[in-house]
Parts: sequence; C-alpha cells; structure tokens
Amino acid sequence: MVLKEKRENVLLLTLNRPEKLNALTGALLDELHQALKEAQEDPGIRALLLTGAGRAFSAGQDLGEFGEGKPDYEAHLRRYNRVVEAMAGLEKPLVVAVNGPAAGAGLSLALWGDLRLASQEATFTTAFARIGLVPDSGMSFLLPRMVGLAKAQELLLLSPRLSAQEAMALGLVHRVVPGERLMEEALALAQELSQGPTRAYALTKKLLLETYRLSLTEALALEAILQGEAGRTQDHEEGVRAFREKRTPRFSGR
Ligand code: LHQ
Repeated sequence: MVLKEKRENVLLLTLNRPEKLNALTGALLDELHQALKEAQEDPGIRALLLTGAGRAFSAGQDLGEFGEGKPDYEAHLRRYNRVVEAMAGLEKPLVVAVNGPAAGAGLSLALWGDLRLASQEATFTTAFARIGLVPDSGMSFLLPRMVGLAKAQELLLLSPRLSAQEAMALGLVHRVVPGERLMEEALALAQELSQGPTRAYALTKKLLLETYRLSLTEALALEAILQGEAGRTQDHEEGVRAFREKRTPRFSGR
C-alpha cells in the first residue's frame, strides 16, 4: 500500500491504492507511519519524496472503510495524528509531488511536505465540510498559516476544488509542472536537498513550526539555541570553508 524505493540518499514513498484514488485506510496509515519512522532513523536517507500511484495523490479517508457501522473517529484519528507528527517532526526535508486530486486528509498530508510540487492535472479540495466533518490531520493548524485566516475560512466552509495554478497562487504548492515532468522535477529537487546541510534543514523546520506559538523574545532565544547547534555541525564548517575557497560545498549531513 505504500511503496518504498531508495534512490541514493532519497527515499521515494508512493501511496499505492490507485484503484481507490489512494484513499487512506488505517492499514495504509500504519505503513506510512512505519516508513517515516524508519526514514527518520536511517542516516543514509537525507530527503524524502511522497507521491501517489495512478491518477490521484489521495482522496483522503477511504469512505468505504467502515461500512455501515458508526466508527469512533476520535480513536481512528490517532492513526492519522501519529503520521502527521512523524511528518512534522521529520528531521529531513520532505518533497511532495501532487500528481492528481488531493482531498480531505489527502490534502493535509500533501501540505505537510516542506516543498510541494503539483502536476498541471492536480486538484485540491478540503472536502471535510462537504461530508459534515471538521478539518483534521493538522489542516486547521496549517491552512490558516499558509493562506491566511480569510482564505482558510473560504476553503474550509465552501470546499471549492482548486486547480494547480490556483493552489500555487495561494501558496499551497510551490511549483506547477506538466504531468509528464512531475516526478523528474520532484526527484531532482529531493536529490538536491539530500545533498544539503541536513541538520540545518531539520533545525530550520523546527524553528518554522515552533515560532508560531512563541513570543518574539522566545523566538529569538530559540533561534540562538538552534544556531548554536547548527554552528557546531561539520556542514557549517564545510560551508564556510567552501565559501572561502570559492567552490561548491560537499555537505555530509553531520
Ligand atoms: C472514494 C473516495 C474516498 C472512497 C473518491 N473514499 N472512495 C479522517 C478520519 C476519520 C473520519 C473521516 O475523515 C477523515 C479525514 C478525511 O479525509 S474526510 C474526507 C474524505 N474524502 C472526501 O470526502 C473526498 C471524496 N472524494 C472526492 O471529493 C473526489 O472523488 C476527488 C476530488 C477525490 C476526485 O474526484 P474525481 O477525480 O472527479 O473522481 P470521482 O469523484 O469520480 O471518484 C472516482 C471514484 O473514487 C468514485 O467511485 P466510483 O465507483 O463511482 O467510480 C468515488 O466514489 C471513489 N472515491 N474518493 N475518499
């Protein structure tokens, strides 16, 4: 259900239920969580790329998973939440390639990518309100921060289906590329990131998340602590040496 393929220092993860538009089930989420955990622990992996198999990125929760029963969504969301925590806490850059429709929690997962590419055919919809639900998988946290409160209100209450171009104009994705070039471009980006200063990336990601809940004084203090940590990495040393020697740095991720 989740394909894993290592290409040099990049781990390519593919949501793989193409016949169901990669709709999310508990089992798929558990596999995704396991893959993220392994990637976090593997020093040989320095960037990740997440995409979907077939014509969709992900249609969100598989609405057929629970049959006619009355499921306990609060309990079910624990499986989503540990995936989201693993994505948000991932100490390596995550590129997401949105290859087709992304809806509901499928859109949430896409937004947790640090850099998000979309094919021209991709579409984006929050979907939750259409079926009488509230945003989840971190969307209530991330969306207003990405697009501002006013736009988040509109996207969450009306669930319009946005084109890739519209999503880019709002900042939901960073780049739109023709479908046939999506994976090539996304892999090139992930490969570039996999040769970067991995610790500095991890600490930057941490800062961008943490500062939301901090005062300016606290944010400045955290910057100083994490800069102290970045300053002690071999990659910082190499970066400065390469700058002096007017050459491209060779970062090791340490
Ligand atoms: C689907 C689905 C789907 C099953 C399309 N499931 N079959 C978390 C935890 C706890 C509780 C619940 O919620 C959550 C978080 C969530 O994610 S809630 C939101 C769940 N997702 C949705 O409501 C999205 C529903 N789907 C759509 O809006 C569209 O299908 C999208 C935009 C994904 C794709 O549109 P199209 O490309 O036009 O395809 P389609 O609508 O024709 O769908 C193709 C088939 O896929 C169709 O089946 P059929 O047998 O008629 O060919 C759909 O029923 C099926 N499908 N999404 N989530």
